[in-house]
Amino acid sequence: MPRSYLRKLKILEVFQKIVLKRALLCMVKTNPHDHTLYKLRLQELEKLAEVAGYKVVERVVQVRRREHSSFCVGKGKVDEIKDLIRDKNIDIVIFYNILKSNQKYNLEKAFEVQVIDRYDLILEIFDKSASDKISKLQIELARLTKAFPYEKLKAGIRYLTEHPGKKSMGEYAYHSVIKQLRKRIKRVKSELGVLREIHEKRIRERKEKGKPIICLTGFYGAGKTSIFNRLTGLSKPVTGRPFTTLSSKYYLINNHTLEMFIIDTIGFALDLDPRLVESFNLTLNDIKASDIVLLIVDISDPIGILLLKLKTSLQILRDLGVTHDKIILVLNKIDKINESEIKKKIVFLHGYISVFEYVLVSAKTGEGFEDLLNKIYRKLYETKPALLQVASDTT
Ligand SMILES: Nc1nc2c(ncn2[C@@H]2O[C@H](COP(=O)(O)OP(=O)(O)OP(=O)(O)O)[C@@H](O)[C@H]2O)c(=O)[nH]1
Ligand SMILES: [Mg+2]
Repeated sequence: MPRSYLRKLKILEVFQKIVLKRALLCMVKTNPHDHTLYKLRLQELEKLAEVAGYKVVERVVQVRRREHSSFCVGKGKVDEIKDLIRDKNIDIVIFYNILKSNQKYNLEKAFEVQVIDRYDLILEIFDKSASDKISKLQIELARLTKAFPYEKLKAGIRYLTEHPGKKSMGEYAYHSVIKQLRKRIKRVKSELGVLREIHEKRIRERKEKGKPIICLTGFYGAGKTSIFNRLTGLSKPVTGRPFTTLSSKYYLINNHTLEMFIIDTIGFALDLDPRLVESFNLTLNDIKASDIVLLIVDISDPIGILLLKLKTSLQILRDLGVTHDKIILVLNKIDKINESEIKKKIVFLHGYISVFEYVLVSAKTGEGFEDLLNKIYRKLYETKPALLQVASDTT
C-alpha cells in the first residue's frame, strides 16, 4: 500500500473522530438458551462499528423466537427504538441480524434515520482498505448482490405510489432501475470472471512448479500479515484495523534448502453471510489451493471470544473443503499474556489441540518461528512427501 494512501487513511480517521455519527446497535436473539455468545457477537459488532467511524451510544437486544417479518424486531421495540433515536440523537441504527429488503425499508421509514446491518458495516470497512482492482470489484459485487432486492422493492413502491399504471412513466422508471442494476451486476461479474481466469492460471502455474503452498488464514487482526512479514522479510501493511488485507499476497521464500510459497489472505468474521463469501470466492480460492493451512489465532483474546472465533474459522475452512490434516493451529501474540495465562488457555483449547497440531508464536518478538517452520516441514513430510522431494530437488 503506498505511503500517500496510508496518510490519507490517517487523515480520514482523525476527521471521523471529530464528526462521529452516533449509532444504536440492535440485535434480535432467537436462541433463548444463548446467555453468553450473543454478548460476544454484540461486542464484535461494536468494535466493527467503531472502526467504521461510528460512536456507539446505545445497544438494544430483543429476545424473540423468530425475527419479525416486517421489522426484524417486534412492533413494540420499534416504538421504543424510535424514542431512543429522538432522545439520544441517533444518526444510524446498525443491526447484527442481516436484514431483508422489506425489513430495512420499513425500519428506515419508521426510524427516519439510516439503517444498516452487519453485512453493510463490513463492506464499509472493506471499502476503506480496498486498494486493488480485485478487492474493489469483489466489494462492488457483494454490495450490488445485497442491494438489488432492496432497490427493486424501493422502485416498486415508488412506482405504485407515485406513477401507477401500465405503460406509465412509473413503470418505465421501475424497469429502468432494475435494468441498470442487472447491467452493473453483469458487468462486475464479467470483469471478475476475466480476473478469475488470470488468478486461477497463476495458481495452476504455482502448483506446476511443485513447490509447497502454505496459506495463512484466520480472523481479522489475528496477526496473519505480521506472520507473513516475519516469514518473508517483507513489510506489507499492518494497521490494527480489521480487514487491512483484502486480497491474497503470495511470496516465495527459501528456508534452508526448501522453497515454498507463503500466502497472506483476507480475514474471517463471525457469522459471515454466504453472499459475502461467494463474492470473495476469488480470494478464498487461494486457501483451497494450499497444501498447508496455518490457522492463526490471537491467544490474547478473552477465552469466550477465542473459542468462538476458532470454531467459526474451522467451520469456514470446512465449508471451503479444507481437510483437517492440512491445518496447523498457530497461537499468536504470546508476548501479550503471561505463561500461566497461556497454560490456562491451552487447557481450554484441549478439544482442538488434541485434534490439530499447534504452535505458540509471537510475530512481534519472533518467538516460536523455528518451531513453526519445523511443524510445517513435518506436516509436509507426513501429508505431501512427494512435494517435499520435488521442492528440495529443484532448489
Ligand atoms: N503484541 C503483538 N501484537 C501483534 C502480534 N501479531 C500481530 N500483532 C498486532 O495485531 C494487529 C493486527 O495484526 P495484522 O498482522 O494486521 O493482522 P491480520 O490478521 O493480518 O489482520 P487483517 O489483515 O485485518 O485480517 C496489529 O496491530 C499488529 O501489530 C504479536 O505477535 N504480538
Ligand atoms: Mg492482514
